[in-house]
Amino acid sequence: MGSNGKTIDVQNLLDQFSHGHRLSLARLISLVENDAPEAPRILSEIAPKVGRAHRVGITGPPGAGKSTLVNELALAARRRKEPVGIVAVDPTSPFSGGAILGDRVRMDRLASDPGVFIRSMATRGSLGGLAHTTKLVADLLDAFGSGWIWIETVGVGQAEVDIVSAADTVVVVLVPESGDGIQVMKAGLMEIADVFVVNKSDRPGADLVVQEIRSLLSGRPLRDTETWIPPIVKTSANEGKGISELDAAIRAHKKHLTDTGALLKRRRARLKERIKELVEWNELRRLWGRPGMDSLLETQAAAVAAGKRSLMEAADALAPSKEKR
Ligand SMILES: Nc1nc2c(ncn2[C@@H]2O[C@H](COP(=O)(O)OP(=O)(O)OP(=O)(O)O)[C@@H](O)[C@H]2O)c(=O)[nH]1
Ligand SMILES: [Mg+2]
Repeated sequence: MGSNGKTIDVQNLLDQFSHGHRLSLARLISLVENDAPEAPRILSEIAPKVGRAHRVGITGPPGAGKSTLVNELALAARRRKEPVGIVAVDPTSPFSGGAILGDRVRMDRLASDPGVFIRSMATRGSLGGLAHTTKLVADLLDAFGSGWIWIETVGVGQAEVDIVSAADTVVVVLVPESGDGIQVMKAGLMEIADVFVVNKSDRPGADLVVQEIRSLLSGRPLRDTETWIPPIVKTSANEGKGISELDAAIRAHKKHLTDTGALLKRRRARLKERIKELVEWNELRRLWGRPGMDSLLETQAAAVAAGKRSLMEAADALAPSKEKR
């Protein structure tokens, strides 16, 4: 039974999915997104097919041109006949916003292309990270056969860092206007970026941003791929400029990861992270789902407010910090 009470023929959906029917992919994604009772079965059925796609996370400040870039990169992949999946998380403008103002014809081509699957998601994880379901949606796209999966997230401050647990290659997009912002974001960005993009380089200040990134990079702690120096690519996405260079840089990084064995290391690290996330999520859900927790929380808060006990004692009353023997 689905959450709406209707019987869902999961087997039929999975059969259609394995034959490449897009509608079944969309329905399976919805079931997983909504944490439907069928979700665990769906995920275990697709498990053997997950792990073939290359996942590219693309992050940067709101309005930097991420969607426009993804559109262009997807078109480039389609010219090579590679199937593409796109997940946009928390877009502040609709996914096609940039492209509608830009090249309407190209966007239409992408949207009507059966080799492209686009999904926008409005949800972030309740703990502030990328929703764990975002990564599951990427798993579904992967199993469906999308060779490339782009995950677009808005990154401000530290929030973009968790794209690392979702992607093989992380692309950080900056714009000439973000000159001052780099200082603020540098701790998070410098460590996670595999490829830098300075988009909107039709505007003044692009070269300054490139220089700033270069000087920050020289002092950065390297990730597991010590021999990879993140390239900095200037683009003007809405004019399609610099796209082939960016495309080449991403493909070079993919090749580098494969050739050095870093891909397997990264993926293993990511899976560990995701399993931990799930364990923690399950634990929290179990804890807060216990009967009477709400009223217990209420009385403990009142007791702390009245000065009758400390925060720690209150927390202990809800979940003992040490197992009782
Ligand atoms: N001048 C200029 N404008 C651009 C360029 N690339 C994109 N834009 C414009 O910037 C605006 C935002 O583009 P989007 O692609 O929606 O940006 P985004 O980063 O996906 O935005 P959010 O998902 O809302 O964070 C649109 O109006 C684009 O047409 C560029 O290279 N130069
Ligand atoms: Mg966008």
